[in-house]
Amino acid sequence: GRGSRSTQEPGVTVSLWEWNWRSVARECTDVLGPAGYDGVQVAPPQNSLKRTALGNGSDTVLHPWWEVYQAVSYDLTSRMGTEAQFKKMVKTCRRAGVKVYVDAVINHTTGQGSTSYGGVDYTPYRYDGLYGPEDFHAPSGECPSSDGGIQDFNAKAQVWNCNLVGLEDLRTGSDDVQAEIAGYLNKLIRYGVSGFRVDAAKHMPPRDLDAIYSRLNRTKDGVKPYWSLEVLPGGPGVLRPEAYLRSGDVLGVDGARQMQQAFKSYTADHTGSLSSLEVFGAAAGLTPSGKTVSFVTNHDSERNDAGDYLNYKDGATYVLAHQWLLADGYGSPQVYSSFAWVTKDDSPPARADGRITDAVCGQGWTCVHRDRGIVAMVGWHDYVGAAKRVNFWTDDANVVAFSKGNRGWVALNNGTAPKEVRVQTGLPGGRYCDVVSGAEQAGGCTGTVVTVGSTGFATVTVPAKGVVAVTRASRL
Ligand code: LM2
Ligand code: CA
Repeated sequence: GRGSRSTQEPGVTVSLWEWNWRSVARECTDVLGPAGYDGVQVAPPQNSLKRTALGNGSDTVLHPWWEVYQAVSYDLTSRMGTEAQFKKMVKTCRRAGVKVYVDAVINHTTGQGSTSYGGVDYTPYRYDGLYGPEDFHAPSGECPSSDGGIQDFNAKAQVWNCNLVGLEDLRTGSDDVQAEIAGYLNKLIRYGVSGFRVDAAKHMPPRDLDAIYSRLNRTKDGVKPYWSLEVLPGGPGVLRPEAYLRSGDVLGVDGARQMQQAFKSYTADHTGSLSSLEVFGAAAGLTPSGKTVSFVTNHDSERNDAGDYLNYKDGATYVLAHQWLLADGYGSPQVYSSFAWVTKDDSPPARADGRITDAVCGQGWTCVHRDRGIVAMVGWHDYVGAAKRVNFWTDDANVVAFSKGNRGWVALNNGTAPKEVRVQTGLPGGRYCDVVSGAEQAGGCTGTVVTVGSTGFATVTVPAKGVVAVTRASRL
């Protein structure tokens, strides 16, 4: 929410992952701003690998989505558009009241190929006018593994200094490299960017991240940029997300995992157990709410081989999980919205040359962030603000209901049948308009009306895989 938070916190954001710049700009004006999204996170905008031929074996996609994670230079010609289009997008989004956060690939450069979207050619460890072998750990003899790659993901010298899946690992501790990276990020800040998702942050020591951050300028809003670190869970002490909390916020991967476990349990009928999320956030072993970007899934987890995370293919359950996260309010919630895919490597809709085409909802793009029920909960989240969760009620299966202080009340049903509940709403007696099924119109309500008695109790039917949500402001 814009209201109570400091400008450094992102509020509710949406990841329009691999949307091209033209489409992000249009979406900021037409949808994100009006819907109350505080920010948008975009895919890595730096010049990247552009493959010219298929590899061998199972390699069938010439321009997989992951080309953009192989940096070639810090020019902003990418699969998503030109530097001019990027600049214009940031300006347009800011004008619509939507801040822009950039996925920053700074731990490494590329690991294959020789040509790029920006037209810059390179050979291993040589990027003309940018980096040479002396700027990388492996050729400098600073990676202790036998082949220059990370073999042991629990050994910090390898995790920090060796090549992650063959990607050439930058000497982020060096002054020269830090200057190049900060130059890139400061250019983005100059264009109006508000902060960064730091890709592969686990593969850089906190001290390197701190040194780079200290070189960053203030944003157009006069504050230091938001800095969220991708530190995957697991591993020993220094490699855990908790070890990076002093250097920035972290991505809430474990929370996404817990949501999948609750919404879609491992039982044969996959009915889930939403009531299990009564304990969530720090009390459930997650990183502190004020230091975490929370989400249902992201571009990596949605492709998880083991199916450990929800994705758009979960349909109504996926939408409901987003609504639950917005209702609960743990972390800074980020809605994930990208393209439909069949195989893991699939490209987003693109021209034959790899350049991504305009996003059209329903035609390869899921547009889950436009879902009415999610947009309603973005507004609900904004309205209830930081009020405490109280009056928690559950049927111990798939229905939960709670209030946020005395600002609002919500009920969610992950079951496959509607459920009538009688619960304490924490609200003054009166008639309230459900913001999910309808809206107030000329003093009336186009959706479900929730009647709260003088003692605060209400009897409400919560739709299957659905939500009923009211606020003090939706009182009729
Ligand atoms: C990340 N965070 O730490 C990103 O969230 C993740 O999506 C990136 O991996 C990774 N780190 C590097 O930025 C993706 C993708 C990989 C892909 C890399 C680089 O998951 O499969 O690796 O991007 O494009 C690909 C090939 C891999 C090959 C590598 C280098 O899949 O087999 O390794 O390129 O050529 C030999
Ligand atoms: Ca590294």
